[in-house]
Amino acid sequence: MVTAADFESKTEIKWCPGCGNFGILAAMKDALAKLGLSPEKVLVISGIGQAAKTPEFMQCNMFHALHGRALPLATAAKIANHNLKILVNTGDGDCYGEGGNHFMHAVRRNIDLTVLAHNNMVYGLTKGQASPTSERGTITRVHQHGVIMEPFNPLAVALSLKAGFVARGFSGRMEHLSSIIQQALQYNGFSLIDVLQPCVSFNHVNTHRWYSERVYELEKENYSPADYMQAMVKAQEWGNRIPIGIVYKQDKPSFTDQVFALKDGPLVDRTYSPEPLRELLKEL
Ligand SMILES: Cc1ncc(C[n+]2csc(CCOP(=O)(O)OP(=O)(O)O)c2C)c(N)n1
Ligand code: SF4
Repeated sequence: MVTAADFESKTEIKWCPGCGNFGILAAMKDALAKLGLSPEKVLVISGIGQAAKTPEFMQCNMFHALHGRALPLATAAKIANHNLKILVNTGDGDCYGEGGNHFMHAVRRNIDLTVLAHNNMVYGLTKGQASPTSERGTITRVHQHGVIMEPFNPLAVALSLKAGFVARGFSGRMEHLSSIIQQALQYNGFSLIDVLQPCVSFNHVNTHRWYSERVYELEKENYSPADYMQAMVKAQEWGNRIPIGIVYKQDKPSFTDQVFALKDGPLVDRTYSPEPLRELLKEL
């Protein structure tokens, strides 16, 4: 039987005490264990940042990529071995800022992987600058008069690109988040989970208490994640009430389901035969 302890790494965790990343890490391990996925069947990929340290704190296949570049790596890994369960751990800056272009096209490709975007609304690793999800007016050491741009809305952007699984979790509700992760891993296609994550060192507005007073679980309301227009409305809801749960879900073929060359199974299982390529190169 697989347990969360099977994913325990010996690496010392270097997040601030109270950081929301701990809840996300615990939820991820819990979800993998509940699905009976053993560490060798799982690949965790990240970019750069506090969130992106997550794979270092897990015992399974892992790759720590460059800033914003987790998704191209994850895409390549999925194409090479589409039997792997791939989880991308990324920050709001890493995923929606530096990696924004990759995010957009991974959604469009419908690559079968799960993105856990640890959304603390700041750049944590580099000491609290504004990120794409920082609200207008947010004061930082750089933005001393407040951020003057509109925030990036990950759920609405993913929906507008026709993502088939769009969800939001909260690091302070571990069991609820684990349940979303389990459903995302079982979904065949691109799944986004934007996770509200307090940064105790650099975000003193959107704190654990602030979220706890506002979040509500969609599953407990009469809400259907099958309704696209309703999902768009939910994606805009922010302020006194913040929805968490699966905002939208629709089944459709994933990228690797549709690529003809992958119909005979994963590339990693093929015999390496460079001869046809050599012949082709001779003709050029
Ligand atoms: C190309 C490049 N640009 C900038 C940086 C510096 N940098 C490292 S992490 C980071 C932001 C991380 O913020 P976020 O993705 O929100 O993650 P967090 O640390 O908050 O978890 C930046 C700007 C870098 N390493 N590489
Ligand atoms: S700086 Fe923020 S995001 Fe980074 S470990 Fe500390 S609390 Fe977490």
